[in-house]
Parts: sequence; C-alpha cells; structure tokens
Amino acid sequence: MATIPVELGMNGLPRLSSGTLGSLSASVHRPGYSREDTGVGQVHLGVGAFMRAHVAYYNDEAMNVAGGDWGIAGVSLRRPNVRDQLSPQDCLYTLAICAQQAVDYRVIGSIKSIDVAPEDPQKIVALIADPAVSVVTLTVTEKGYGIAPDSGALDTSNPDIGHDLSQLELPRTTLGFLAAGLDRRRNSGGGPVAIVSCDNLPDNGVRLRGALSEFVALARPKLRGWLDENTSFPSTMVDRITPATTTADIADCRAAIGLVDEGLVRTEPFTQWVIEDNFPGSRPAWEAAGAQIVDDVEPYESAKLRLLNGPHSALGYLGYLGGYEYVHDAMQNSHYAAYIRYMMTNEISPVAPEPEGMRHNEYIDECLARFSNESLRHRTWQIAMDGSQKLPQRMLNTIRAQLKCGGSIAGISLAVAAWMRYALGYDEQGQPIDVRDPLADRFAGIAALASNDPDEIVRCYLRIAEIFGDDLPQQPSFVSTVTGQLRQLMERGAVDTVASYVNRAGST
Ligand code: CS2
Repeated sequence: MATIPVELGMNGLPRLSSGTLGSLSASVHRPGYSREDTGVGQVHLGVGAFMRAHVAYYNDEAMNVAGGDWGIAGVSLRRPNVRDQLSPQDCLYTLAICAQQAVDYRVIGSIKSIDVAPEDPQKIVALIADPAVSVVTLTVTEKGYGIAPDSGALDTSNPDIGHDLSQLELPRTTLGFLAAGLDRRRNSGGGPVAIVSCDNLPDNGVRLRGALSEFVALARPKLRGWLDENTSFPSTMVDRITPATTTADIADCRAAIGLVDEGLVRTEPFTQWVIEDNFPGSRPAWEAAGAQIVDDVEPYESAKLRLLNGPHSALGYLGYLGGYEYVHDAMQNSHYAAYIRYMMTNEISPVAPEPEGMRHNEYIDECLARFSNESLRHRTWQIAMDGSQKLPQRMLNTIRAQLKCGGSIAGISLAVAAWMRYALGYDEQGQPIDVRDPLADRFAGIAALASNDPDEIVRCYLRIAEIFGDDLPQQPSFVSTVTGQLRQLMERGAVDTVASYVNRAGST
C-alpha cells in the first residue's frame, strides 16, 4: 500500500489531512461520504471563517445525508492565507462547536480546492463558467459588493470597480469576477446558474442582482439578456456567530483532537439558513442539513438584521468603549444586558417582522443567551469593524420605522452615538483605536476638525449620505437624541451612560 506523506504542523506534530483522518480521536465527527469520489458543483467566493462555519458545514451535512456532487471550489478574493492554511490539509478543517459548557469537534470535508483570485484571475473566471457548477455562493462581507451601503446602488467611485469596468479581462472585484465568469459561461454554453449572496444585507439577492445588472450594463451590455434568462439570485438569511480564530484556539484544538489544524474555525451550536426557493438548476439538499427553503426570505432577513445584528453591533461599540474585550464580558455587566433586552423588546421588536416559526420573545431570549456564551470569546473589536457598511440595515432602518410610528428611539440611537464615538479613533483612556472601515479616513477627518464638540461631530457624521441618507439628518428628534447621547458618552464614558440609561428607562 502506498504511504501518504504526512504534513507536520507546529511543534512537529502531525497535521490534519486525508492521510491522518484515521488517527483522529474517536469523538471527532468526520465526513461520511467519499471525498475522492465527490465532484465539484458549487463555487464559493470568500472562504473566510464564517463560510467555513456555515455554507461549507451545510454542504458537508447535506452530502452526509443525501450525497451528491456538492464539493465546493473555494475562492479567496484577496489574500492567500486561507489557501496556505488549508492546502497542506487537503482542504480539511475542524469546526469547533462551542456550547457554553462543552466543545464538539467536527471535521468538514466539503471544500475541495481553494484558489487565490489575484494569483490567477482567469482560473476563477473558468470556475464560474464550468458547466458542472450550478450554484455560486458568496460571503464577501458587506463592503465586498462595491455598492453604497444605504441605497445599494453600484459605487462607480470605488477604484477597483472602476478598474473592472474598463479591464474585465483581469477582474479584481466580486462583481467583476461574476460578470467575467458569466460572460464566459454564456459563450461556452455552461447553462443556468444560481448566484447566492450569503452576506448580512437586506434583500441580499435583490441587491446583488441590481448591482450586477448595473455593472454589466456598463461593462458587458450583451450579457444582459442572457443574465435575465439563465441566472437567479435567491435571497438568503444566514446566521451563525463565528469569531476569528487565534493561535491559542489552535493549541486547544490540537490537545483535543490530537492533530494540528491551522484551518480551525470556532463557532456556536446555533445555526440558521433561510433560502429563497429560486434555483434554475440543481442545488445541494441543504434542507437535509436543516436549512429552510421558503418563498420569501425578506421577513427572516429583516428580523435577523434588526433583532440580532443591531444589538450585536451595539455590544461591539459600547462594549469596546466600556473596556470589554469580549461580547460575553459586556453581557456580564447587568446594565448592558438590561439595555440590550430593553432595546430589543421595546424598540426593535415592534418594527421587526415576525415570520412563520419565529416568536420575538423566544428569539430575544435566545439571542441574549448566544451573546452571553463565554466559550465563544468573540471580540467586540471584530464586530465593530465596517460600521459604515452595517449601520443602515442594522440600526438606521429600525430608527426610521420607529420614527414613523412615533415609537421610542433612545436605545437604538445610543448604539449609533457609540459608533460615532468609537469611529473618532481613540478610546476612553485616550489610546488609539484601530478603526477598520472603508470610510475610516473620513472619520479621522471628522475627529481632527470637530475637536470635542458633540454638535459639530454629529453634524459632520450626518453629512455622510451613503450611511444616513438624506432623510435622517432632517429628523430633529433623532439628531437631538443622538447628540445628547454622544455628549454623555464623551463626558461620562460608556459604562456610566449605559447605567444611567437603564436606570432612567426602569423608572419610566
Ligand atoms: C456580527 C455578525 O461581526 C458582526 O458584524 O454581528 O457577523 C454576526 O456574528 C453574524 O451575523 C451572526 O449570524
């Protein structure tokens, strides 16, 4: 029998791979299908930790239950690090499913290859055109679409979009790769395909289709008719909290499974995927893995963005400012926990849809328990990233809806004020904050110009129409609430502001 070379990981210990799968601790769940005999039917753009905890997990489980050639050709659009971690492991990796008290380890086998787009853009174009592929899924983050966060319109001022509009032969962006790949597919008769956005955007399928149509109208007008007839853009709601992996996590995993896994992903037991039933070709049996296939995803997506992601971002900003490194640390402050519950119950729930199978009161309890999961160790700083891309769908649409029906906005505005305070780029001890956001330079400009005047700071932020639209700056109650809260955050700090908010809310 041929011996399979075994890769050695850190400290010379054997690394997870096809050759070492058999030596895993018996308690570790592993693929029940033959990976060698499994073909690739799906391309995925953006092979980050979230995708590996979610989409790849669903494919893995769907193949365990129902088989099929649903291996995934993964594509990293920018950096080689995930490919470098996974290639020596035959693209196998462990999902550490972290409940409050115990961790379950599961090896996922659905990813078959990973290519790094900038190294060979034409290879990615060929993957999208491959007739064996009938599904392209995407987790490229909110900013990865090249659209304005508030309106969803194509952002032609984005230099990479500008590049792809004029040089589609060597694309750089998500929309560029999709347009070039679909154009090749049209020319080569590759057949119909579903393009499935799995990012936290409202009406994500509709937004992606709209942005791609705008892009194609400018770059490849001839593709438009084919697109209309041969592609679908199902909307989805995705949910699974997935923190970034650290080297300490990799060491814990090594001790538990007996192998080094440099591609480890940690996640929570909860997972949800709601998918619009709109596929022109075949797709994995995701429902066999627990996904919900429905006619209309919008109510699920909007409920999740408002009820889960809004408060999650609030914990990101107020938590970071309050000196809490992790979300669960912030939740241990009883004022923070009470503030989050109050905002969810009194301000968000009244204007969030309640789709079939969902009960807001149960959902709120479940979210609070998920945020309190100590074993997840989710950094507030991680959630605080890219606020400019997240605020509209997570918070500002709730504020608009509450203003319309005369409801309270004090809790949710406090989260917006905390974002404004955070994005100034220095913490409550005066130390710099590493603000990661496509608009970080504009925020730094506001901090430099507006000095310490909350009125001026709020005025400057509200001028960013990509985030606040034209309407919110004209809403006096929103402007005055957020300004008062920013002043309080600047004068008294986050912990004190949240405490006094909760005390006031409790006495009314
Ligand atoms: C988080 C989300 O980082 C963030 O912005 O709010 O990634 C969140 O963990 C997921 O949406 C949960 O499904």
